[in-house]
Amino acid sequence: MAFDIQMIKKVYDALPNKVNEARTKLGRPLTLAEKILFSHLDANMQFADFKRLSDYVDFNPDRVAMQDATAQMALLQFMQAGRPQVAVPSTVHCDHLITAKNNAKDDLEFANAESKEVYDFLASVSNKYGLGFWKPGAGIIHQVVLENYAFPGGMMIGTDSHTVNAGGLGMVAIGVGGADACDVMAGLPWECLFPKLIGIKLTGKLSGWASAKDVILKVAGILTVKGGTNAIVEYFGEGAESLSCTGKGTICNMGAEIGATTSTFGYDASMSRYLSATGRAEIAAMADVVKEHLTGDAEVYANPSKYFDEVIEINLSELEPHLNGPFTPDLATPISKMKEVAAANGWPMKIEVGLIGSCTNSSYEDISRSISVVKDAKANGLTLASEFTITPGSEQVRYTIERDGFLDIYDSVGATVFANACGPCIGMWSRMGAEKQEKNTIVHSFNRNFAKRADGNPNTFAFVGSPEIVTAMAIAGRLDFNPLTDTLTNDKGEQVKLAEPSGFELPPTGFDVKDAGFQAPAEDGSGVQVLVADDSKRLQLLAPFTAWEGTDLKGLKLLIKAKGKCTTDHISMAGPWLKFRGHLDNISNNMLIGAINAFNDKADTIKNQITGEYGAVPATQRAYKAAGIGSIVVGDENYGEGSSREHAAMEPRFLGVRAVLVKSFARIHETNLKKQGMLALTFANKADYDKIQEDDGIDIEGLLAMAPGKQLQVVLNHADGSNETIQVNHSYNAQQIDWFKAGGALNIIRASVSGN
Ligand code: MIC
Ligand code: SF4
Repeated sequence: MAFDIQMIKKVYDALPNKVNEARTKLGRPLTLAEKILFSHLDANMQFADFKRLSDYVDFNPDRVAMQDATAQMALLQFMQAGRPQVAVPSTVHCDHLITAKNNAKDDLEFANAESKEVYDFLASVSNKYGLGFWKPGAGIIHQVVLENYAFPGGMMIGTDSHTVNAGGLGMVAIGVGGADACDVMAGLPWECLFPKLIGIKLTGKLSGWASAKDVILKVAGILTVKGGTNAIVEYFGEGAESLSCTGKGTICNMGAEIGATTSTFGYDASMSRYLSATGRAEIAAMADVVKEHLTGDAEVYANPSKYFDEVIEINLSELEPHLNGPFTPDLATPISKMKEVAAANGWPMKIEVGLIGSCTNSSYEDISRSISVVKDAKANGLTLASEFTITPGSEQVRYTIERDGFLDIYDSVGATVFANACGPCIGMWSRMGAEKQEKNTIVHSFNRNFAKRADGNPNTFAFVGSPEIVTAMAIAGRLDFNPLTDTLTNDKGEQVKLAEPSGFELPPTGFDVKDAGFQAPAEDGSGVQVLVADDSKRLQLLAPFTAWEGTDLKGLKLLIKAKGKCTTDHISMAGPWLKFRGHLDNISNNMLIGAINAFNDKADTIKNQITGEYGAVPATQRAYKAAGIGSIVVGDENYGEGSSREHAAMEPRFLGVRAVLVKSFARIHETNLKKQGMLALTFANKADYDKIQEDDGIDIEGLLAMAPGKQLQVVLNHADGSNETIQVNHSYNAQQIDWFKAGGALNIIRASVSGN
């Protein structure tokens, strides 16, 4: 059954006119990204040839998706907005809070008990305000969205950076913070910087060990974790059409790892097949009618450099499998070079664990290709040399692979199947011995591999690869194994080479599932009670933040000058902290504990300027807060990369940090800071980062005349009595300046509802 078919019909009915109008007004052919953006412009938005990377534009997304770890904060904010129902179809997915320890059944039971309060809260808020609720065990948000909600040409936002996965079905799907989701659910438009456009032309066809994952691993190597910032990446060419829909999903999913706003593919036969296989033939038929508007214009693809800001070409026929890592997803090494590169870098060669699954790579095709490798190994007298785990992306995939005998095959070689959830991908992995912090290597088919991410151990070297490569590596047990060329010794002492993987794009006998895990909301939720216990450790109702005091900010203390990579995992760690995602005060105890202090190269050890003593970041900031002193955080490049979690912005806001001044920001985090009423500033001259000293008192000047495009001044009052003034930039537009003045965007929505 297809959800929200009427909404999709409306989108398609209006599409041809909107696209034709945009093409006529602009007087040029359109990319797919432009077609989707222009057909979702907010009604109050004046049509224009928007300037990429400079104009802020209001859009009306068709739907919203949230996962449990971010939905709590998004919905706590929505409850404050004073609306009776969500304005667009919206869903909540319980996937992040399930710890992978023993097996799917036990782990799910444990999570249901451990997080009962949170699940009950999310279920009741969903029921009250009209959101679809996907129970724990139903699967990972992005897989469930791809299977049920994504549709070609649609626009959605989701409170998770990998919302972009739905680009695999031809959407413009964008990861945002909860405050943005709250706006759209409250019926307000969604504002976004008009992106630049990167075109990636795929030629040739994948073969052998190469897979869709290797396309994005290669792209990440080319563009790096920053290269896609504020860009929509559009894939096209005959190679794009040769990929499966779920393979396209994998590519779009990891677009988050290059910082891209989103990635997308034009509607084609693979999408039609996937829609039909997942019970949505009706949507495929509707899409067929408007299909010329669901892909870029032929002139654009014939002459891409004229229409895209950057064009990359990749020949799939020549693509080699890659392993990316450790510690960053853009460190791309072709499998043939791994032996040499790993040895040169001293990376631990023995692979302890291979993990497949996650929202990135858990399609039927992925699992069937991994299974073909396992079957071949078994037939040749080989078995797993490393531990091996599988986290299926959805109950539908899990049920189908069980029916088709794949789970029995995994079981026969001693692999562990975890619950349909994020699990190890987000540090919800109770890995035995991780606390010993031993240096070790793991390979996985997830998307991120920042330090400590999977198991909390900073010495775990994690490499990202396709499920079939991860499977082969777990059979070999060594990082310097190349399945394309190397042999392994089997149980008879013979040398055997693994056969190339093969699989099924879609289950030959169709998908099946007994209980997909969906709960529809009440028709009329007005009588539903949402309960939050006063003494809860996991949930806390939000109190509004205070408005700006109307003056320049004087005498701020430097809280921390963070050095190097400072992702949202460094700012607000996940894993054990996920349980406090609905309790701002409690989760604030993890604020910036992973960031490296530039003055002593240590994590979570900073100077308290009042006492002169070194202590933990959250405790020091709480001391400043208690003393009524504001503070400032200074950071390096691409600050806040990684996740959409707005906790990374709300925690500093809550604890009294006033500004974050960095060399550059990751997109979602910068918006999250603005939404919460913080000052997100960048050095006009990046070298000024070096002028910040440990004992600095800092003033921010120019706030009374703050205006779009106008610099502010930061005065550094050094301990020796000298001072210097540096220029800083901001990217606030007029409305965002109002958020800052009001103390946060939500204060404005709330005021508009209550009329004061
Ligand atoms: C992640 O992959 O880091 C997460 C956990 O899914 C996050 C969201 C979160 O922090 O809750 C993301 O990618 O946005
Ligand atoms: Fe979950 Fe990992 Fe996907 Fe994030 S990247 S949604 S944690 S599976």
